[in-house]
Formats: sequence, C-alpha cells, structure tokens
Amino acid sequence: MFKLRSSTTSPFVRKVIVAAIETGQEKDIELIPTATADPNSGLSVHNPLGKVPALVMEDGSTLYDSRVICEFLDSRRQGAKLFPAAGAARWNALRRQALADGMIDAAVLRVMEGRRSDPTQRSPEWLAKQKLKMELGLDQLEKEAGSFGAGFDIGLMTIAITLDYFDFRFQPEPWRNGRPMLAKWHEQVSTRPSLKNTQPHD
Ligand SMILES: N[C@@H](CCC(=O)N[C@@H](CS)C(=O)NCC(=O)O)C(=O)O
Repeated sequence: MFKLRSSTTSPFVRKVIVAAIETGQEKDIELIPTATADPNSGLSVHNPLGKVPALVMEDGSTLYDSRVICEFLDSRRQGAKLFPAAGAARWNALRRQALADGMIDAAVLRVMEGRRSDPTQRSPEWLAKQKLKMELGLDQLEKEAGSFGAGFDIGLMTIAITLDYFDFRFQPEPWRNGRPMLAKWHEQVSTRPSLKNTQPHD
C-alpha cells in the first residue's frame, strides 16, 4: 500500500489521483490529508520542498513530484499508456504536461499572493504577470484543441485538470470566451469518470 500526502484542492495531487484511477491503482493508495502550511505536518520528511503530492512507498522511501509519481504509476501497468513510449506522441504529451503544469503554477502563485494577510504586500504587477501566463497558455491550448481528439494521455489529463482548477479558483474569469474549441473539448473530456469523480473542493 502506498501513502499519498494529499490535499483536496491541489491540482498536482489530483493529477496523481486521476492517474491512479486511469491505471486501476486507486485501491493501492491511501490518502493522507496534509495541510502544507502546517509546520507540524511532517511533510518535509517526505518531500524537502514541503509540497504535495508526495508518495510514500512501502519501504518508507518517497517519490515526488506529480510528474514523477504519475510516470511511476503508469510504468506499473501494461497496455495503453498515459506516457506514450516514444516519438512525437511522447514529446507532445510531455510538452503539454509542462505547459499545463506551468499554468497551474501561475494560478497557484496568484491564489497565494491574494492570501497575504497584509494587502499592501500584494504586488499588482506580480499578479498581472501570473495572469498573463494563464491567458497565453489558454490561447495556445485553443490553437491546439482541434487536434486533441478523443484520446487521453498525461498532457491532455493535465490540461483538463488545469481548466477545472481555473473554474474552481477563478470562477468569475470566463476562460471559455473566445476559446470555443477548448471549451468544447473540456466539456467532452469532463464526462470521463476519473475526472468527474475527483473535482477539487475546499
Ligand atoms: N511541481 C510540483 C508542484 C507541487 C505544488 O506546487 N504543490 C502545492 C500545492 S498545489 C504545494 O504543496 N504548495 C505548498 C508550498 O509550496 O509550500 C508537482 O508537480 O507536484
């Protein structure tokens, strides 16, 4: 049995949970809810970076981050792969994962900046810079959405999770406006049980 240092709001944790469901391993993973802001959480023992997700193996060793854990889970099963083995399909999936991970990073930084207890410490320039990364990423995804097809790999999985996170944390920002292809793909991919049953919540 693996233990996953987790949180119900983290899109990076959700990547691991969706990958576990897609690869039929969710019963092998016990979730350990972890508040990353709690200095007594013991998280740094499992990940010196103090971030979730971290996967604790049966021998006590750990794996992080979401990219490594997802590929580890994928490597444990035969058949259709979340991580294509080689060639253009692999590089495209990894690039899309990198793009979507970066969009989540920008979104999380915005959320954290907005939570500063002293509002005068918030930087409007920093917030605008992170928002621009999210928007340019969305524009790039709109250009590509016509070629996403009906498949599902680590890149498309991370994109779906990113869009759900934007809806979760930035509901008033209408990312669908002017991005019809991406909106249509998101609606279709969201019927997938692994996504439908793992929506983020506080
Ligand atoms: N690149 C990492 C990012 C993980 C990450 O940023 N996790 C956030 C939660 S969404 C976190 O634990 N933040 C706490 C902190 O940075 O102290 C991954 O893919 O797992």
